[in-house]
Amino acid sequence: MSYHIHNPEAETMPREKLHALQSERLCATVKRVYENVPLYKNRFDEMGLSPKDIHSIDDITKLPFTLKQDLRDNYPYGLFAVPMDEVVRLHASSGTTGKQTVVGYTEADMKIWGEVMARTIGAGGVTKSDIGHISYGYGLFTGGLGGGLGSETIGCATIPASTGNTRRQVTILQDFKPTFILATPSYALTIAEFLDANGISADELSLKAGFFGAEPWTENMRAEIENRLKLKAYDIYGLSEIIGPGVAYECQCQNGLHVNEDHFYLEIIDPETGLPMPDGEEGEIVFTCITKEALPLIRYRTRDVGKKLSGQCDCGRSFVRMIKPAGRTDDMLIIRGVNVFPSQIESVLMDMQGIAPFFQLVVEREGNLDKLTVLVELTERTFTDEVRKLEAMSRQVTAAIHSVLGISAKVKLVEPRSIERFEGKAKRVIDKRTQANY
Ligand code: DLL
Repeated sequence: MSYHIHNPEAETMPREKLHALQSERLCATVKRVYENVPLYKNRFDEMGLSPKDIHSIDDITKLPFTLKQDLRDNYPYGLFAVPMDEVVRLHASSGTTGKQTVVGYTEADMKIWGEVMARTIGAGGVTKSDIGHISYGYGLFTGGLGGGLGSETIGCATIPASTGNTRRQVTILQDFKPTFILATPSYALTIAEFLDANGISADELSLKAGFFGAEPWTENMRAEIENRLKLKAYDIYGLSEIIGPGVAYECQCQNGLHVNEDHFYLEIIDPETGLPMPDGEEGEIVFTCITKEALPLIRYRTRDVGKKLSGQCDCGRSFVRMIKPAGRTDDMLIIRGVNVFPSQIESVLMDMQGIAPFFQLVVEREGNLDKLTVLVELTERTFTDEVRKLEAMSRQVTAAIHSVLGISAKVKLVEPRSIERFEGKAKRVIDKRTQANY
């Protein structure tokens, strides 16, 4: 198989050359933030660290971390490294708790964003003859405009469909004949569900690839989306603070996400000690922006959990791969002492027959004990089954959750289409212990 690569010179760069480029870029960035961002100057000074102490990318561990709280404390523009008249775009991420985080881009940052998103979409075989349907929200969220920018950078006819009005989206898919789509994985399933409910076959559409991200999703969900929308589903990862979508992307091997390492340097650390994890072990994902002008964050702690994959990818890219992030450390539920990511429950549910791919988790405290209720949606077909069959199914789900995750949960089967659908990121957890929904 020949693999499509948007920018072979960058994406297959020999590792030694990449190391030299990263080193040069890190040194320049460190100097710039020291001179232009008071937070970094103060932190370096407190640590007795000078930009001159950074000679190569291997010195990165000498640098201080940046936390989400630092962005909040310096809201809105306090960490920008350029004057506002050089900023051409602002975005913001709402987050699940606390104040929103504002991020900015210079003209050069926008070019980089277009480039890394073109690599991302290009990695799924997209070329300028393709037509792109962008179903991420356009607005302060980075998904829509970032996705559109990548599609236009390749030279594709780009449809800024944004989110919502699924009927209209499907008409566009039928009539404008886009060949690829960008959406959250949960919205992709909402589209698939609309097709089924309206007797429209995915064969009537022209989609050959989809680029799904902005939330964790499992291999089972990938299979479901690929079968129902009749396309290849690629995972794309990013976060506003670093650039938006375009930080890491899957290639046609669909085996881990390549990090755009010439722009974003990846580290995996132990969240407790802050020390680097041994290669191949899971920990907190940390990124350093080594080319950004407006908001070059140093060692930004994403709170996402991930690990690096070792070995060369068959596609020929030299960029390191990371596994699909399972979730954020702050999305992780601790149920009676057991760590549970909502994506692990999704994985269990998607393995079972007769269950729709929509679920919700409700966590409560009864006395001193955490209680987890899993609302599981039935499909039209199973919903009409007799009570005895449903009871058996409920027992089966409870047993599967127990055997995979080691926790007992109460399973509640609910009617088809009764769990809320989301156009953007899905909210799967209602935590009544903290009143948080995410
Ligand atoms: O979600 C940027 C984005 C847009 C990525 C469209 C991909 C596609 P934020 O709103 O700042 O930015 O949220 C970033 O979303 O830290 C992860 O926790 C989560 N996330 C993003 N992509 C993935 C993914 C955008 N592929 C936060 N798998 C990140 C798992 C993801 N989690």
